[in-house]
Amino acid sequence: MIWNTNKECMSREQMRELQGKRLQKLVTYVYHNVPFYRSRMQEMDLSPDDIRTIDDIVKLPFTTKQDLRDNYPYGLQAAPPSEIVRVHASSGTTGNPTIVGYTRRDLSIWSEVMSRCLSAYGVTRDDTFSVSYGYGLFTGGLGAHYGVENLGATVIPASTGNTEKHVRLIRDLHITGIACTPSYALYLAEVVEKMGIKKEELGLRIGAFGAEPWTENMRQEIQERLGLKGYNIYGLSEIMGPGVSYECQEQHGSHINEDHFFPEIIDPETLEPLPYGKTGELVFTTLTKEGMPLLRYRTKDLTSLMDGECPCGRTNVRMTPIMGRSDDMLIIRGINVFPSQVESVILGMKEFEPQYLLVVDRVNNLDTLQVQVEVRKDFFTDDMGAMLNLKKTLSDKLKSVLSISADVKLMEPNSIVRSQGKSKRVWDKRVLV
Ligand code: ADP
Ligand code: K
Ligand code: ZN
Repeated sequence: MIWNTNKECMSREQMRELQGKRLQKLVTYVYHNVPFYRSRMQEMDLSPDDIRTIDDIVKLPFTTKQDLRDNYPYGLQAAPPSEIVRVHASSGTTGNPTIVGYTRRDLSIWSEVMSRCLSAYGVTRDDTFSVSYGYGLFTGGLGAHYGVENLGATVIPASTGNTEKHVRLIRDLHITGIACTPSYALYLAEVVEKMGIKKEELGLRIGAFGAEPWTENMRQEIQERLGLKGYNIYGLSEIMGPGVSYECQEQHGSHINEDHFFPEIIDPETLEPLPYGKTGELVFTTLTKEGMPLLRYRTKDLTSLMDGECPCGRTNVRMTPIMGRSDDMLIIRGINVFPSQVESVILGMKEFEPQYLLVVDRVNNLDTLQVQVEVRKDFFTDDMGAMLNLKKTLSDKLKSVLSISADVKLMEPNSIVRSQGKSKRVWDKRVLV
C-alpha cells in the first residue's frame, strides 16, 4: 500500500518544483535564524534571493559533522528553545554524539515518513509491531515507535535486551513485524533456536532493518532463520532519524522521502556533484525541518542514486544499499577494503555463522588484515585437515574479492560477542602504532 500517493507518486517536474519552493523558504529561514549559515552565505556573497529553483542548491555551502561538533550542542538550532519539544543524539559511532532538537511539526513529519516506510513493507493497522531498536537518545526506538502508532498498527515497545522474554512476547502477542538492526535480528534468531522454538510458531512476517550497513547475503540469512521478509530502512539523526529512505516490495533500492530530504551524491574529494548511477558521498538538505535544518549535510555514507521508474508506482528517487561510511573504508596496503565485502564472502559460505571481526594492524611497517570468523556448530570439528581446508577456501575467496591476502582465523561457535545495537566489526590497531 502507498501511504501518501500525493507525495510518493508525483511527476518528476512536480517534485522538482515543490523542492525548489521548499528550498527557497528554507534558505530564507536559516539565513534569518542561524548565524552560522548567515555568515557562511555572506562569505560566499550569497543571498537567499539567489536561490530560485532546486538546481540552485549547488551554490549553497556544505555542512559537516565537524560543523555540528564546533557548534555543540545547540549552535545550529534554528527554532527557539520554547518550540523544541524533543531532543535526540546520534549514536556517536565515529566520535562525540551530535545533538538534534525537534519541533512538534518536525515530529509529525517524522511519523509521516515512517508511516510511508511501514506501508511500503506491507504493514497495516492489523499488524502488531515490535520496536527493538534501542529507546532513548538514539533515534531508532522512538522514531519507529511513533511511525507505527501513526499508521495505526499496534506498537510493542520491546527495545533491546531481555531477548528470551521478547521471543515469548512475539509468540504470545502474535507480533507480526519487528524493527531492529540486522545484528539484533541475527541475535534474536539465535535465541529463538536456542529456546527450541520454531520460526513458524513465531509468525513474524515483516522486518524493518537498518541503522547499520547490511548485505544481500545477510538479508537471505535473516529471512531464512526468522521466516520473515526483511526490508531496508535508512536514516540518520542529523537529518531526522529512521525513515529517510525505505525499500518497497520490489526490494531494489530504497525510495528517498525527497519532498523532505533532498539528496545529492558528491565526490568526497573534489566535492563535485555526481550523476545518477555513480557512487559517492550522500548529501542531504532538510527541506522542511524547523528545529535543526541543515544545508547540504555530508553524511559520509557511500551510495548512488538510481535513475528510472520503479514498478511499485512510487516516483521518489531510489538509493542503492549503503556500501559503508567513507570512514569505515579501510586502506590496507594501499587497497580500499570495506567490511561489507568481507561480509558478503563469509555469508556466501554455509560453513560460517554471520559473525566476524576484522583486525587490522601494522607489523614491520606492513599493514596486516586478520579475519576472525565463527564456524557453524555442524562444521566445527577436531579434524585438522578439514579445518585447514576450510581456512584455505575462505582465504582464497577473500583474496579474489579484496585483492589482498588476509589471515583467516577460524573461531569456535559462539565465541564472537553478539551485538544488540549497531555492531562493531572492525578493530583497527594501527592508530596505536
Ligand atoms: P551515528 O552516525 O553516530 O551512527 P546515527 O545513530 O544517526 O548516528 O546513525 C546514522 C548512520 O547509521 C547513518 O549515517 C549510516 O551510516 C548508518 N545507517 C543507518 N541506516 C542504515 C542502513 N539501512 N544501511 C546502512 N547504514 C545505515
Ligand atoms: K520546549
Ligand atoms: Zn518502488
